[in-house]
Amino acid sequence: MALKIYGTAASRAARPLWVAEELGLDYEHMDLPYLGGATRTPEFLALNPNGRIPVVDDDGVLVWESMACALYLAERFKGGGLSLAAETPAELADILRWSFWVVNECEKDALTYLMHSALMPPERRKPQLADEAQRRLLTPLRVLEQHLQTRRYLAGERFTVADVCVASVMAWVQGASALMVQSPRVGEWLQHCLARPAFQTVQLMIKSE
Ligand SMILES: N[C@@H](CCC(=O)N[C@@H](CS)C(=O)NCC(=O)O)C(=O)O
Repeated sequence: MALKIYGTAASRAARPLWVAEELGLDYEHMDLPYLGGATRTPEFLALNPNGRIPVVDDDGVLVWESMACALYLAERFKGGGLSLAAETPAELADILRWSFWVVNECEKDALTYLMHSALMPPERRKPQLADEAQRRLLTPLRVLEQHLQTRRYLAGERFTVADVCVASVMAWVQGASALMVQSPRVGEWLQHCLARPAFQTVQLMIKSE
């Protein structure tokens, strides 16, 4: 198949997988784990010299970095029934700024929260680290809450790849009560995004892995 997405769904590969499912793309899922050395083989390093998933291989065009993978697929396969890509300069501005914002302002703390509140074995978790990460996230989440006061989606009047990029990080902190209490609009928007059939399909992939 011409389009391949590398990486277990239980990883940042969920981002391009979500986009591919939204767009109904014909793709092959190369279900590669990130533990155990699979991303350190010469074959995989030829796809991504950083040794990380996800990677999108579009008939020889290689994309790594999960947000770049999601943005690439949305742009590359726009124009079908559902478009997740920008249709106006204003939408493009929103898609770019929110996607970069979530990586730079939120992702690290969201991951710390997730690891130390749920993902790591209980005996290795440090609740203090989860609390501190949650506290740091209060500031950027206020900005997102404000943006969503008057709109249902991040860019334009419809679901776009910006919603995929930001919701895929916010999903990591949906259990963070202080954040969610402070950000009711973010909570509503997030639940709306996560209820989409394409996201649910990716969740089923995780369960069946
Ligand atoms: N900034 C990168 C991070 C990629 C990343 O860290 N992927 C993890 C899985 S979610 C991975 O491959 N880890 C294996 C390793 O670092 O050796 C992205 O967004 O794609």
